[in-house]
Amino acid sequence: MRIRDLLVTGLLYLTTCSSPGFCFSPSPHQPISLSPPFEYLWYEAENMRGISQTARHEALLNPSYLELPAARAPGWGINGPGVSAEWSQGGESEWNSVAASADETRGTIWQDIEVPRAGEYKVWVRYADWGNKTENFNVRIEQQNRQVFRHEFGGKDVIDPHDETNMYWGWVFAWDGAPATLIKGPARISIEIEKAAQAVRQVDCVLVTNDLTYTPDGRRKPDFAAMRYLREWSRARTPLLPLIETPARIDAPPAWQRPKLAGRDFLMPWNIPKEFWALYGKPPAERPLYPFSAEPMDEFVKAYSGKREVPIFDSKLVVPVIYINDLPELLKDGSAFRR
Ligand SMILES: [Ca+2]
Ligand SMILES: [Ca+2]
Repeated sequence: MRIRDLLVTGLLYLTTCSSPGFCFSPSPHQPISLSPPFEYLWYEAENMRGISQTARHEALLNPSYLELPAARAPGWGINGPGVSAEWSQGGESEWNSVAASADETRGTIWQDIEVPRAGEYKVWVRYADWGNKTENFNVRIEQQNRQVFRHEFGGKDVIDPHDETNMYWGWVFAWDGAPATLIKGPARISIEIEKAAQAVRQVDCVLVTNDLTYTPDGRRKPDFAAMRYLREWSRARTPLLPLIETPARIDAPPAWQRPKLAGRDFLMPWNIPKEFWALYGKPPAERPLYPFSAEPMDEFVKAYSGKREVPIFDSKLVVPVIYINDLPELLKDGSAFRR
């Protein structure tokens, strides 16, 4: 039997009746083909932790075409977005990558992940391979405080030295990979610099997959589960039932209703300036009837004096809050607030 024939026909017609008059039926689920046993864990290097920061805690920029020394751009910085060289190769995955200067000797960025199932994996990295130059960096994976994978990338060229893009720009985005045996559970992927190299280290993204026959190509993404599901549906076009009943019911069962506080619905505390209480001495037609906070205040008073319909402030859910520093004035004998 082919995997596609194994359909999870999860038609779910559970009916929940928590009390008479509150019965509802969850929407029936559409058939979904079982996932192949492949995982594609794709991470962007530029989203990892540990990227150098400026004094304002912004990520430090280290565009590779500027060839900055490590003294000016220490550790791992943000490369981009890359310009002509990157764009003429289809661009960086998710618009950016990281870079560490050629003379940098220290730097670590990392990503904490969850390995969904144990087994044999391949760890792929997309990075700038400079022709006839080294761009050494290490990728390490730790699980349960133990190193389970370590591989040096960039020690030798992956690309053909006669690659046209390499001959034009001096480098090409390349994928290189190494096998890893991982256990199910948390893991930390680190990309590390341990020594200087002949060229800038520019890393775009990392792919950890147990699909050992898969070879990444450019920044094209593998068959992520969500995209696979949408693609299958776009072919089958199985009619979907709406997720809500038509016409929609607005009576929620008791379990879905907000718990009451002291027998009342929620309230919206609203800071009310003391000027509102000062207006209490005037006849109702000449002052706003509800506590309010609005600027400019005199325009609000002009527009809403004596009015019963007032935006926001005629709501029974709005409760006035007063500024504690105003209390001595508000609580004075004979004050409008105390009337
Ligand atoms: Ca190289
Ligand atoms: Ca990227």
